Amino acid sequence: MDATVTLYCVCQQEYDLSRFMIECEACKDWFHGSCVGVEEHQASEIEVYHCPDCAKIHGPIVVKKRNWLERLPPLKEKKGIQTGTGQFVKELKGRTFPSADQFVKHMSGYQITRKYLEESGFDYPIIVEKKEGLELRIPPSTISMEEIEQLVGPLREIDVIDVERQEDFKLLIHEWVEYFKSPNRQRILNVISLEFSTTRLSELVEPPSIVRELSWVDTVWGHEPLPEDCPYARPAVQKYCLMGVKDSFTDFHVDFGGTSVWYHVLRGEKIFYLIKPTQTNLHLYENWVSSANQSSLFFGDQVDSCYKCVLKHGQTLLIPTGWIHAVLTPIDSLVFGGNFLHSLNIPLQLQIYEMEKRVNTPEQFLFPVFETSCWYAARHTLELLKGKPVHRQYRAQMKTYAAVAMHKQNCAQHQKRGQQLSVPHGAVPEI
Ligand SMILES: O=C(O)CCC(=O)C(=O)O
Ligand SMILES: [Fe+2]
Ligand SMILES: [Zn+2]
Ligand SMILES: [Zn+2]
Repeated sequence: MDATVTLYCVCQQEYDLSRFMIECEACKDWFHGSCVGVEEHQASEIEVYHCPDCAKIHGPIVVKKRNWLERLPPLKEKKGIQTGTGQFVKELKGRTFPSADQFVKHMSGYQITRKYLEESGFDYPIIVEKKEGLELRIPPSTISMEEIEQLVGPLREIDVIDVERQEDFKLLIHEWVEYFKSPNRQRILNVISLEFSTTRLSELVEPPSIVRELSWVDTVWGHEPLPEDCPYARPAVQKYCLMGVKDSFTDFHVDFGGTSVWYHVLRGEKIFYLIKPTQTNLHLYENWVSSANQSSLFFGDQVDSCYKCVLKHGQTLLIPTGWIHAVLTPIDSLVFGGNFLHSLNIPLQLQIYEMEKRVNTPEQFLFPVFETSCWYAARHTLELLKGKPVHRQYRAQMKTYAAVAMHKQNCAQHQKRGQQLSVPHGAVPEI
């Protein structure tokens, strides 16, 4: 190679006019935005840029101050105890609930196999004490907030929940980490929707193998890239980093699309308030979600039984389809988790999706391309069943897929007649 050619960036490549680059103020080298996690539109947020190596010596990137804290709406006094406020959390901590230990299964990672779940059902939450046998990959528990910031990219914009107002707003992760580390925080903020599968943090995290084995995104979507003009993308919902400060509270909800959840507490502790997804409870939940006084009515009081489940650091929780839950964070916590659709509870998954549509859940809170995922699952099952005798254990699934397939035909006929589709959400992949 010609020794006089100048090489740039951590990747040591020649200059390429077409790629956005940023200069490090310390070493004066230039870096590709894509190599150091800075997108072109984010550059205007940077006061001083330091490359990954120089950041270790000269300190992290300096982001322009935005005074976001002063701009947050002030907390207003409202009638009744509002969910998420200091008074609410204090009362919640003082209350007693029946223990979820009466139904939560405690298992080792080795015991949770696909065969086990197919035979015994995946209807109750499972707690795994130690990660051995789960084949779960997570960062070391000593990982610092700054390291997470670097791995995600300091300028990544994230949704942050203002717990006392139960409203969300956007922050750069750099600002979030600054807040998290500040000794006197003025507000209670919680991050639960940072999906990081396209960042460098993703390399350090792999969901438990049972999740990968069951998850439709892994099993039925296939791994070949989608065509460029494809109107939808593979749902990215498998890898979330949850960072919550002491006294954060997430109100009762069902995870989108009736997805099941894996949830590993790396640091801190979480308290789950769990409600079984019986038809009665789901009906009550739908009424509560649609009611005007949701923020002053504790949903746990509307049902027969709401169970308390404490999740300590090092433990992993698996929550099946449809479970209604709220979460209190009693101490600063760091959690890795993710969501997945699977074939063990299809009717309930579909029921939750239908409910979400009835209560007009905004698009951003729905499972991305839920219906398309169902088509992929249907196609996958048809392929599996081709030429095989229909075993009894598959009959329920077959019925569901038959319904799904009929729906597809309906859509196709409507389309032919130039009519609007009855359910226009979600494209149908070639089957
Ligand atoms: O940890 C939290 O505050 C909420 C976790 C949860 O249930 C969720 O993100 O869906
Ligand atoms: Fe949840
Ligand atoms: Zn580069
Ligand atoms: Zn540098």
